[in-house]
Formats: sequence, C-alpha cells, structure tokens
Amino acid sequence: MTTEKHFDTIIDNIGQLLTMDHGDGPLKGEEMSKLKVSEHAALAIRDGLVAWIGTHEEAQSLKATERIDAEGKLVTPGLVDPHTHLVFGGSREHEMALKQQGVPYLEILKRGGGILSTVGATREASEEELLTKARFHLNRMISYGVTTVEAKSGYGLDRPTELKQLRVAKQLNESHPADIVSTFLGAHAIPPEFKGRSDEFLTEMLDLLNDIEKGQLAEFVDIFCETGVFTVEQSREFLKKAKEKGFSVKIHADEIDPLGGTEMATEIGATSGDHLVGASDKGIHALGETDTIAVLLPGTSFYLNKGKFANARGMMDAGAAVALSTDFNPGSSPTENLQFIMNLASLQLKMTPEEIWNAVTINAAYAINRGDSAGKLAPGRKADIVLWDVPNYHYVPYHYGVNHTHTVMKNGRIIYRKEKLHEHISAH
Ligand code: IZC
Ligand code: ZN
Repeated sequence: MTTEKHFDTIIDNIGQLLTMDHGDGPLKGEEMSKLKVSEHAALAIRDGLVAWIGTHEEAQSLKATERIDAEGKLVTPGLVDPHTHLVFGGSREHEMALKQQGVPYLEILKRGGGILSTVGATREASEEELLTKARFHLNRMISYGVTTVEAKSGYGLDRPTELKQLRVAKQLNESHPADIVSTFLGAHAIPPEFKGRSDEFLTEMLDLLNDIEKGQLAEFVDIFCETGVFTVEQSREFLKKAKEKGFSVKIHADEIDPLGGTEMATEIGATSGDHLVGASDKGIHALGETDTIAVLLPGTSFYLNKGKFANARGMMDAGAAVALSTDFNPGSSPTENLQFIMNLASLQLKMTPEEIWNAVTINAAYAINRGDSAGKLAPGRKADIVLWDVPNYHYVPYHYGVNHTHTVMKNGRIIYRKEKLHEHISAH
C-alpha cells in the first residue's frame, strides 16, 4: 500500500488545502464556483510528484525524510501566469509623464514610443543581458507564488531579435526551476522599417515560423489585433496560417478598441482570447459556446486607467472558462504580482474567491496547454505547491498590495521561503 512507503516530504497540519481536482478540462461558467477545500489536511511528496493526499491524522503514521508543519496555513497548487511579456530590454518609466498628461497608450505607440521603445532596447541588448533581466523578473514572480509562466517574444519584430528572445525563454525553461511556455508574438507592432507595409511584415513573420518550428522555440503564436496595429482580417489570416503550420494560437483581442477580435478568436479555435475588455455580446456568447478560454488581465485596465474592465461575470454567465494573468510587460502592466491581479478580479471583475482561485490555477494551465501538468494537486501530478501565510483562501483576494506567500515549492523542492522579517525587526 502506498501509505506504508517512505516519502521524501510530508506537509501536515494544513489548515485548508485547495487541490483543484474536479475532473478533466477547464472549469466553464458556473463550474468555476466549484472549489475542493480539505481542512486539517496533509500531502506527501515523492520524486518531485504528489504521492498521497489525506488527513493530518492519517499522515502521522507515514514516514518521510522531511516533515513540514504548515501551522494551519492555506496550501494551494503553484499559480500559473498564462500571459506575460517576460523577456525585454530597458523599461518605460520615462513615459509616465506622458501618461499623466493623458496621452493615450496607442498615441504613444504611434509616436514611436511604447512597444517600439522596448523594441529598440531589446534589439540592442545582448542575449546574456536579456537572460539576466528576465531571470530577475521570473524570480520575483516565483516569490509571489507562480511556478508556471507563459512568455511572449514580440520586442524584436525582426528575425535575429525575435529568435534571441525565444532562445532566452528556452534557456530559462531549462535552467530555472519555473516552467516556461513560449509564444511567438512577432506580430506585436509594425516596426519603422515596415511602416505602411503591414501585410509584407506579416509575411516576413510567418516565414520566421519555419525557424521557430525547427528550433522548437515556441508552441503558441499570438498577434496584437488593435487599432493602428493589425486588423481582425489580418489577424484571422495570420493565425490560420500559424495553425496550419501546427502551432496553437492566442490573440490580444479587444484590449483597447472593440474591433471584434473576441468572436474571431472563437471562430478560428484559438486556445485563448486575451484582454477582451471591449468584447461584444456576440463575442461573449461565442466564448460560452466554444473551448476558447478568456484570459483576463485586469492589471492592464487598472494601469491604462480608463475605468473599463472586462465583463467577467457576463462571460461566466454565458458559460465561458475564465483565467487571470498579470500581462507582465514594461508598458501597460509593469507588475509580476499575480496576487494583486486576484485583488483586482475581486474588486473590479466581481469574481468570487472560488472563481479567482480556479482562474489562476487550473484554468490558467489550460489556457497554455498545461491542463495535464500544472494548476492541480493530485497523486502523480507535479508537486508545485504554495504555502500561504493567511488564515483561509478568502484572504488573498481581500488583503491587497503585499505578498502573502510563505513557501513556494517546485517539483517537490523549496525554491522560495519568506524571510523571517519580523524576527529581524525585533532583533534590532
Ligand atoms: O509593451 O506595451 N498591449 N502589448 C499589447 C503590450 C500591451 C505590451 C507593451
Ligand atoms: Zn500582452
């Protein structure tokens, strides 16, 4: 019997354990309010995998090399951040004054700033510099409880730099404990050398897919479908061709202007439609009828400061699967903190704690084709686990602006532990 074997680690005295173990597939519509909460629970790990889940009492007769007393804390799967622009050069704090003057995001881009400012800095940066910088941001994500991250290219807009960004993401996946899922976002903006020739630019980016495929450098292809960037028709054609080449697809849709990218995403069978702030009723209905996951990024709505957030409740009422993400990037959402996104989902998207936890774990995993390996704790799954310094799962979406993680484990190994800050302070 499994229970008589020796384990590597046992975590016992868990106040609340969330497993997200509710069957297969993403949670859609009202299923999103399901949450399995085990009280006084324990969990055992062997060879980097969850090996056993039971009660605290049952765990007392089990043998393990290491025992972690959770002291009544909340324990959950490692969080999944399904939409980030992790690898980039430079930063954009110099554009803050323009933002304060009310210059819109798309106007800054039109003037050659915004995304194009980051493109300049990313083209100039060496691969080593990009790696060091991305690792810094990734470490910070880990500290906030994230163990699986989607990372987009899109700050090269030319062959060498796009490939450089994707190689950095691949190197991070191989050398860093976090799991990275790569997305090619060469169609992120039109570079100055292709001004007025956006179709030609898209042909060039499609051609690049051959190299990306050969180097196994990305599994998703994404496009920024937005006023002044790429139209719905261009996006549809581009993503269809990417699908024909065997890539899964995602789309930045209806982020700023309501163009109809949401329904297009569902029509072409995109794995996810992301942003969807301006999604039409037709688009929202289509999300409920198809398998396209709505990846919502309320941090971007907060930071663009236009007072408009995605209609998460309407999407769930229509039967859609909703996931949440930081959209971590140097322009419209400079934060690695997925917990703050959980607070915004509560306040602005009116999501319940149960919906929010599912949206940052199992549904986020499905949004990046990792539903079978991330976002859930069950025997045989990766032991990606977070111990939270909170009394219950309602607390994280409620108490905002600080980091609630206590311990973060990846493949059964502790990769982050909160400093004993209070002890340091009282010692002086
Ligand atoms: O760098 O501004 N929206 N792409 C589309 C972004 C935001 C990232 C950026
Ligand atoms: Zn984005």
